[in-house]
Parts: sequence; C-alpha cells; structure tokens
Amino acid sequence: MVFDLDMIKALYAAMPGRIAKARKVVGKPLTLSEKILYSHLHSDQKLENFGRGKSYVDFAPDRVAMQDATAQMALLQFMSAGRPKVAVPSTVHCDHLIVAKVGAKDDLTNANTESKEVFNFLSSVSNKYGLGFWKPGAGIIHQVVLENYAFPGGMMIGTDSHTVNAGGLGMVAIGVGGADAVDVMAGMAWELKFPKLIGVKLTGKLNGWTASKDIILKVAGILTVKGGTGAIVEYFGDGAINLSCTGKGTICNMGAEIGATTSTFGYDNSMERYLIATGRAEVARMANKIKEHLTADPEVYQSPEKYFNQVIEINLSELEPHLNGPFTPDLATPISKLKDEAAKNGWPTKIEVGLIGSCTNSSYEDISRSASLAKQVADKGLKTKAVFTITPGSEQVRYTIERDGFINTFDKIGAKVFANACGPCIGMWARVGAERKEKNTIVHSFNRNFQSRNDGNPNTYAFVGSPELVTALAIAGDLNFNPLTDYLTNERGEKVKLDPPTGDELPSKGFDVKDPGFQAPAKDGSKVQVAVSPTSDRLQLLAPFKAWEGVDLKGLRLLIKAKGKCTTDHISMAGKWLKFRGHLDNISNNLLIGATNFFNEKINSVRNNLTGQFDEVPKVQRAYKAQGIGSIVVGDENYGEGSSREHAAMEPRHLGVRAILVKSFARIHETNLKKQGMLALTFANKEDYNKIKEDDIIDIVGLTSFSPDKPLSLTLNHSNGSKESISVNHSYNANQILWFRAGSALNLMGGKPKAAKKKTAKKAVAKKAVKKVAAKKKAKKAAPKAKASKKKVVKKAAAKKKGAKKKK
Ligand code: MIC
Ligand code: SF4
Repeated sequence: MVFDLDMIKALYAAMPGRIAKARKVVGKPLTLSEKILYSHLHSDQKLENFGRGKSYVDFAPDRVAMQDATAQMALLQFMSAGRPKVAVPSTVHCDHLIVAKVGAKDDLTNANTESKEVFNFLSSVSNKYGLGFWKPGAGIIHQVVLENYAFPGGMMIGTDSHTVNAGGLGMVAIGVGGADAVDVMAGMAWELKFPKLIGVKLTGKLNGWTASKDIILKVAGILTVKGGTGAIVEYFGDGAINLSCTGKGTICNMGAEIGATTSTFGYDNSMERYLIATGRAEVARMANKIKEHLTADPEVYQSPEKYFNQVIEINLSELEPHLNGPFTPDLATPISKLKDEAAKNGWPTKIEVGLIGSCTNSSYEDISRSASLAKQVADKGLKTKAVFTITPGSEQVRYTIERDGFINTFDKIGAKVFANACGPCIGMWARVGAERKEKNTIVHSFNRNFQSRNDGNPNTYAFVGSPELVTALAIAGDLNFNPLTDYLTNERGEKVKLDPPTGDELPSKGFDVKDPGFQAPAKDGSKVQVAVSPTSDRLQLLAPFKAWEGVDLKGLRLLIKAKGKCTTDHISMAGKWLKFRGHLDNISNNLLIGATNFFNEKINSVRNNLTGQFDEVPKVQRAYKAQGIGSIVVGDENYGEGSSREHAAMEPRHLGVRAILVKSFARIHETNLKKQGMLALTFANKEDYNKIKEDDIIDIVGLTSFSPDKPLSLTLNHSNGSKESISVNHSYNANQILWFRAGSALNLMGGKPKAAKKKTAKKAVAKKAVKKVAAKKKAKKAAPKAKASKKKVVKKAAAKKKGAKKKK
C-alpha cells in the first residue's frame, strides 16, 4: 500500500512555483533545505527573506509521526484540543514499551500484557481521530517511516528526536515535543526559528571497514553535542551520491546527537532505488519529474561557502572507522587510536555485550554486512567472546533477513534476536546483573550512550559504532582489537584475520513481509469510545496548568543547581519509568533524579530548604509544592540535550517549578518548556552560575513587562542577608509570551486554530487570552468538585467537538 499519494502529488505540483518565488525574494540560488522550508510556509505566513537563526516562521508540515512513549501525552493534549480528526496524515508507532529479555516472541507477549491498557488507548485514539496505528512488533518508528511515509522534498515533524532519520530520503523531518505535534494535528501553523545551514561536502568513497555511521561519528566529533543547535545539516558531493539511502538515514538519524534541527540529502539514484524497493515506484516517478527542485541549485554545491553558514569537508576514502564514547556520543576515537585512549582513560577493555540494530542502524544493508562477519566466526573456527544481540528496525526487515538466512547465521554465533523495537537502546533491557552496578563495557550501533541509558547501570561504559565494527568487536570481546590490522586466535590456536564486511544495499529478491502490523483508522471515528480509567496508574487525563498570576515571581527556592551534562535522560529517565509516560503525576516522581547536585556532587540528593534536610529531588519539590512555594532549577550548558520527551518540561511544571535557568539549552527542550508555560532563561553572563547559592531565595523580576528581546532579572537573596541582581536572557517571541501568560500553549488553543489570529493584533490576543484563562479559573472556582474525572472530560471534548469548525 502506498500512503499519501494525493498529498505528495499536490505538493510536487506546487513546489516549482513556490521555489521560484522564494528564489526571487531571497535573491540568490537556494540550498535544498531552503527549498523545502520555503515550499512549506503556512498559508498565513508572508513570504520574505527570513533571517537564519533569527526569524520565527510559521510552517505547514505534511505529516506527523509519534511513538508510543511520547504519543500518550501528545494525544492526551490533542483530546483536549477538541478537534474531531487530525488535520494532516499522522501515525502512532508502538516501539518503546517492549522490554528486551528473553527474545522477540516472549518479550512481545509480555509487553502486550504489561502495556495492554496503553496500547488499547493509543489504538482507540488513533481509530477515533484518524491516525494510522502501527502495532507493537511492527517496528521502530523511524524505520517504519522511512519504509512507508518519507518522501523527497517533504516536511514532517515527529514526537521523537530521531524523526530526523527521514532526511535519508530527502525530507526535512524534525523532532518536536507533543504540544508541537498537537498544533499541526489541529490544523494550526507550526512555528520554528528559521535555521542556520551547515553544509557537509562528502568526497571519495567508503571502503573496507568504514560505513555511513563513521561519517556521522566523525561529524559529531567535529561539531560536538551542541555544534548543530539551530541548524540544518545538508550533505552533498560525490561521496553523498555514493551512499545508500538507508546509510543516509543513519547519518541524518544521529544528527540529533549534535543538536541539529535536522539533516538532509538531495534526491538521487539511491533514493529512487529505495523507493522502488519499498513499493513506491510511483513516488519515485513523481520525484524524477521535479528532480531539480529536490536538490540544491547547482551554484550552491559548486561554491558552498557562499550559501552555508559553515562548511565541513570529509574525504570518505580516507575516513577511518570510529567508536564514540563512553557517556557521550561526540567523544570520537578512530579505531587506530582506541587502544591508547582506552589505556589512558582507564576504560574497561573487556567487552561484555555487542548490540546491533535500533532506529539508527537496522537496514538490510547493515544486517547483511554484519552477517558477513558473523559468518566468518564458523568459517574461521572462532568463538564469539561477547554476548551479541540484534533489534531489527521493522517487521519488513526482520522477515526479509530471516528469509535470506541472516538470522540463521546470527543464531550460529549465539545471538539473541529481540523484538522489532527500541529495547536496550532506551533502557528497556532486562540485562542480567545490571543491578550489581559493576564497571563494564558494551558496544552498540545505536545513537546515544548517556550514562545509565541502556541498562540503568551508571558504571556501564557504552560505546557507539557501526554495526560492522560492533560485530567485529563483539567477536573479539576486546576494545583493544582493531579489525583492520589485528589477528584473532581461533579455537585451534591459529591466528586469523577477519575479512572486511560485505553486503547488499537492498535485498536482491525484494523485501517481503506477512503482517506488517498496520491498523488503518475508522472512516467515521465519531462513535469510537476512548477509555481512560480514573484509577489507572498508567494514564491520566490532563488538567490545564494555571495561568500566570500577573506579578513577578518572588520567594522561589533553588531545587537543584545541576552540574555538567544534564540531558533529558537525567531530567526524566526512561527505562522502567517509560511505563508512566501517560500519567503526569506518577512520572513526575522521576524529576531530575539523574542530575548531579553541584553542591554535594551527588545524584538525586538535594537540600530541602524548608527543613535543611537532604532528600530526593522529587520529594523535595513535592514538599515545596505542598507549601505553595515555587522553585527554580539551575543548569549548565546544552541543558535538555537528547530526547524530545516533553515530560522533562511537564514534570517540573506540574510540581511547581517556575523557571529553568541555564547556560544554554538544547532546541527541543527549550521549546517544550515554553509550550508548557515555564520560564526558560539563560544567564546573560555565564559566570553568574557561580553566584547561585544552595539556600538562596530568588525573585524573578520584570515579568509584568515581559517582552521579546528584553532581558529579565533575578534577585538572589543570600542567607547572610546580602542581595545580588543578575541579568537573564530569554528567546520568547510575542506569541510564546502568550503561552507563558496563559499557563501553556494548550490553554490558548481552546478550539480555535492559531491561523485565525491576526499577527497585528497580538496585544489584543494577549488580553483575550488572559481574560479567557481568568474566566476558566472563575468557572473552576464556582464548581470546585469538577475535577478531571473521566466522564466529564470526555463529555467536554465531545461538546467542543460539536462546536469545532474544520479548518480546511
Ligand atoms: C530516545 O532515543 O531518547 C527516545 C526515547 O526515543 C526519545 C523519545 C522519548 O523520550 O520518548 C527521543 O529521542 O526523543
Ligand atoms: Fe528507539 Fe533508540 Fe531510536 Fe530512540 S534512539 S527511537 S529509543 S531505537
């Protein structure tokens, strides 16, 4: 089945005209990224030469994808928006809630029992509101999207940071929080600061042991985890054309690890081949007709320095395989230096487990190349030293690799094939012995390797590499092993060398699958019931956050001053906590439990400033909440790096934290905070981080005249009676200030598309919004018992639905 043909046809018909107009306004040849962005402006957005890294622009993405762990919150919010149906094609993918333990079949059965309530909820909401639903076991969101929905020149958003994977098929695909997805599903514009553009010119050709993964591992080493922030990375050059489409997907996927808004490649033969192989020859034919619009203008790639804000050049013929880590994906080490680095840094060199697969690296090409190494184990009389696991990206890939004998090859080296799901990548891994917290090393072909991520053990040193290198290292069981130069001793005591991997870009017999695991939505969803039990510990209907009280925030306590890396995994851990992703109050019990307290260097131990006692972060915050005292969280650089999970913004909001003040933010997290009505602030002077004392009482001043580009200030009332004032910046535009005033972006939605608002009347809108929230508050006071009980909310949604007008 080919999805979205009409939508793609309409877009392609309009693209040449839109691009020509944009080229005229911009006044110079366009990059591919610009062509896609400019041809997806929202109908109310005036075309102008947007300032990169400056202008906020309203876009109209073609589609939305959500995975189960984030879809719950997104769809709970969508339900309160009162729309009868999603306005753009949207899908839900069940992939994050399956624990990898015994093997695919049993693990899937267990997940279907454990998370039945959540899967039923997602399935019935999808059915009701017109979303495609991919069942547990169907595959990982990004692989399924690449195989079915991604198309050259398209624009999509997804509630997962690795949505960017679809750049492999020439899309601009961007990871967002659930509230952003709600905007688009509700037919409203989606706002993004117009990105800067980084060009990566690839020359030469991959050979021997190097793989696409090594390109992004190298780029991550150059740009670091924050070097791509606010930018789209566009790859081009002969080297790019030589890569497979899925290899391009891998590179774009891990662009999330450098903070990039997204990454993309121009349409080429590899994409055409992939579209045809995945049953979308029609899309390829349509794309071929407007080929020149699906890549940059020729002048751009001839003189990239004139058109990109930054240009990086990588010669693939000279590129070495890399292994990145531990604990951060940008610590890049070429394989030839790994032995020395391991010795210098005291990394444990015995490899316990090698894991391949995930959304990043589970293509047919990846698996076939890894299997070519696994095959050599028997052929050369070797024995695999480390435990070895595989998580296929989709049922289509799994079915095909089984048919082609690769699973059988992996079986022979004792590998365990887990379900087509995230599994160990997101800590859904029942790893035996992890609870002993021993220092140990694992290597994987995933994308992230933050502390505790895979198995919950902070002492697991996780390294990221290509599936080929991971397989070779797992066979050797030794981080000191360089497959390019070193020999292994086989069972017969002979010295043998592994031959470089070989494989097929696409299956020569074509892809095949029996049951892809897709459920189409009901034609008329109005009668479909969505059930949320008020006593559930997995799902909880949302109550609106309170509007801003209209005055400066005074007397705030410091909840935590986080030291060093504070990713969304530190703010809202995944693993066993994933099961509470649909229940805001329950998941709030993991708030910042992974962050290091600057003052005592301990994890999950902060001072309760009301009692002077130390306790766990969520407990201390609940104590402040119980007293009606607000608080503030202070953080370091790139705060909120990693995931798109908006829980990392909703939890502090729910528990009464008022502001997050950091040296710098990761893009998605900063937007998530704004959407949920939080104050996201940055130090005007980064040194002021050192002025914040553990027991300060803090005031945020200037909120009554909160306006774009105007800093706020903080008064630090120290316990010795002295006071200091520091200046703090923010990046709120006028519309985002309305979210803060209203208590959240969702509070402003109230059944009326944003597009209906006139930009020139922002002040009036602000007033209206505050009035509306005040009226809501009044109504709530008048009926204090009207808590968000299941029946009432469902009724309310139904009533809203009746009154809601469809936009298009
Ligand atoms: C991840 O890789 O960290 C996740 C889990 O896929 C997240 C989404 C989530 O937290 O649910 C992401 O990348 O956005
Ligand atoms: Fe799933 Fe891991 Fe990919 Fe996130 S990075 S979508 S957890 S496989």
